[in-house]
Amino acid sequence: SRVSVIGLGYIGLPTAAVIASRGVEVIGIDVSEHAVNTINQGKVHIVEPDLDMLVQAAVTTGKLRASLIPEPAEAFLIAVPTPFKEGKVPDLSFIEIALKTIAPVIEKGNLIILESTSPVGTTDKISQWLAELRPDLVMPHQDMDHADVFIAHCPERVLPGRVLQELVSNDRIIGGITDRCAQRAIDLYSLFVRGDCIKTNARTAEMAKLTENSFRDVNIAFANELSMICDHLKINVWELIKLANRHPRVNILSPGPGVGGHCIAVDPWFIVDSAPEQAQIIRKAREINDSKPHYVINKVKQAADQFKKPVIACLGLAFKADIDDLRESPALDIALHLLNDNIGEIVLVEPNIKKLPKKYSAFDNALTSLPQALEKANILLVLVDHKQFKTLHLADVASKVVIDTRGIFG
Ligand code: SAJ
Repeated sequence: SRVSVIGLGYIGLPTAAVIASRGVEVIGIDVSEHAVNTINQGKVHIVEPDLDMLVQAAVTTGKLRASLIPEPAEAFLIAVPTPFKEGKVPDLSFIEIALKTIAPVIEKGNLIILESTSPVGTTDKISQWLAELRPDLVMPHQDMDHADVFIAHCPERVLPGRVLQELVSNDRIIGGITDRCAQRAIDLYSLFVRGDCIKTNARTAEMAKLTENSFRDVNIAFANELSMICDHLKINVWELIKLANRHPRVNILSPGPGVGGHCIAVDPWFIVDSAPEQAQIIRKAREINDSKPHYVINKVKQAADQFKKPVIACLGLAFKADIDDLRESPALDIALHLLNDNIGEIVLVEPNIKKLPKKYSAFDNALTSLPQALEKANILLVLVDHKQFKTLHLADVASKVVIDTRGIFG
């Protein structure tokens, strides 16, 4: 049997490599020539622990191959981005393009799985789009019992940095357009998932994934709101949360400079978009988390006013601790804002990267080491709780104004 994975990014490539490591022939399809060539050389174009070894092994044994052109397979797994456009509408164009790409090679009996996080109703849309692209095939929404192809949604749930463990150990929600669709998908996932594969319908599976990330967003918003209330009331929010969490049924998350990454700051909008009147807390949580970077910037400005020559050290630029990922990072956002605002000298410390991405290369000379930043700065702004920063003690920075958005000083 042969599996085709469409989209060889943070989800698709690890998934393709794990399936190939189980002895199944996998063909990865991507629109990027660079990605395809890199993978075919047994190398990786993304950073994720142990992925390089796994891909190299899968390519060397001939089980994994990448291509720009689709080929027939028994199962097609779609793992492409589903961004949220500026005007606040979900952008399904990558899914549509993926489907158009594979439509000509789809055969009777094939299974199509959507892994991309998607608004409710997208899996049904796939069935409808495919009916238009391939009128010769019966789709599951047209005839439950006599469909020619099977379509299901199995949302990815892996945490960046732990992808290879979580791909295998996490439980999976498997939502079929019909029961038979779900069953076919379960058979495929059982090849490599050690967690439970739980059957449901496609709409519930779509909503479950959005719910998981919205749950986290709402809880982080609660923590962020608390941090602002505590500033106002002159209470240490970190001590407060530790104390409240001693209650057996309270488990408050950590405040921060805002919420970053490509999922938690996006997915709740899919719910708001599809039920704008009902989704009130979810929308408000997004607004609170999105407003947190501005709140931090204002705090820094107030601190800078106390100095003739403010020198601000920004500790951390990544979107969370111990990774090098700068995309949608509130820390980077805040640092760039301060650099552009001319409120003093800004130095940046990011132990996980050597150079800023090209579009920010003008600020490359602001990058420095932690000891140098500590020597220079009179304002210390902690934006990420990287392990390198956690060894700092308040005594080391006693002479400075400290704005600690991550609570590394407790
Ligand atoms: N954050 C806080 N306080 C916290 C926890 C997180 O401010 O207490 C911030 C982080 O610093 C970061 C953002 O939230 O900026 C998101 O980080 P994260 O670690 O919560 O999540 P992601 O985006 O790396 O991965 C999430 C995961 N979802 C859940 O935990 C419910 C992952 O399982 C999903 O697969 C992933 O989104 C995804 O792809 O949807």
